[in-house]
Amino acid sequence: MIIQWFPGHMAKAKRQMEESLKKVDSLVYVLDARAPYSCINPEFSDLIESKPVLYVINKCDMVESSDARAWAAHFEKTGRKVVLTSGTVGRDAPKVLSALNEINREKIERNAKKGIRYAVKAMVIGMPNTGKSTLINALCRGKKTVTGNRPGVTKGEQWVRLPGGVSLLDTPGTLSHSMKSEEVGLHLAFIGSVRDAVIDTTELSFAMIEFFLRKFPQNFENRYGTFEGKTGREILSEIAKKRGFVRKGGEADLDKAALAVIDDFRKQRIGKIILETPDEI
Ligand SMILES: Nc1nc2c(ncn2[C@@H]2O[C@H](COP(=O)(O)OP(=O)(O)OP(=O)(O)O)[C@@H](O)[C@H]2O)c(=O)[nH]1
Ligand SMILES: [Mg+2]
Repeated sequence: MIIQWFPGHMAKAKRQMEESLKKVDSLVYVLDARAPYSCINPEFSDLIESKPVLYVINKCDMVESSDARAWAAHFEKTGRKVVLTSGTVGRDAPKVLSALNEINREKIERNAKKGIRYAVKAMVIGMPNTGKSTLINALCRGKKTVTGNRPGVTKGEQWVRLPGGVSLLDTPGTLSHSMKSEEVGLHLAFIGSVRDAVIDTTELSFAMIEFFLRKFPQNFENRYGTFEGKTGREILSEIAKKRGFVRKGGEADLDKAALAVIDDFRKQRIGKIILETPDEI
């Protein structure tokens, strides 16, 4: 299943981000802990080579902490500064701020010698729905940006000044024109970075079921039961019947069951599922 979604507002956002790069001294790159590799956008590589970057692995509450730490270690090995956060929990805010000051330390110290108190200006970038706006709200301890559990909530750039003087630029989440691989496209769709309305969610649920059976069979069995030797379609059909998703005439409503399976994953009802680990890339 090939995932492809690049609406007009994303193309515009990308051009704007390139322009805004001149106004910031660093970048905060927000990645979803369930799929950090897929969240690295190859089209951002020029952007992130030009300024100090802080990788924020967000939504850590959705994965096992050992899995999140493994990703942090992986990125640290490549020389990146990494912070693990749960954006919905404000207590991670000080960690992000001190890491942001650390990657800008040279500039801050240079200014301090001249008696100037330098306040960092950073652009917050990342795939759609990774929690950029939520993180900014946690940092400013308010509701300055609009957030929502679907991709494409932030439509334009917005500056937010934090109490200590640091300024953050919220940006719209942007995908790449073409995914790094079919698997990357799927993982981004699983985590809700691609609008469900533009993809075949029933097909997506087959891919999800196939993934769970391959990688997390026990979690899958605990939630749905055993399906020895059955195809994805047959399994979804049984799940539909078990849950009472049946059309007139007794036919299983696969579309409804598909949405239920996708929702189960996104709400951790199947467990803390990580989609990719550093040793697989
Ligand atoms: N469980 C959990 N949910 C989170 C976390 N951070 C953000 N969310 C939720 O993820 C959803 C998306 O958050 P946003 O902050 O709107 O994401 P965004 O990256 O700004 O999205 P776009 O503006 O669409 O690119 C919201 O429902 C948030 O409540 C987190 O650390 N853990
Ligand atoms: Mg946003």
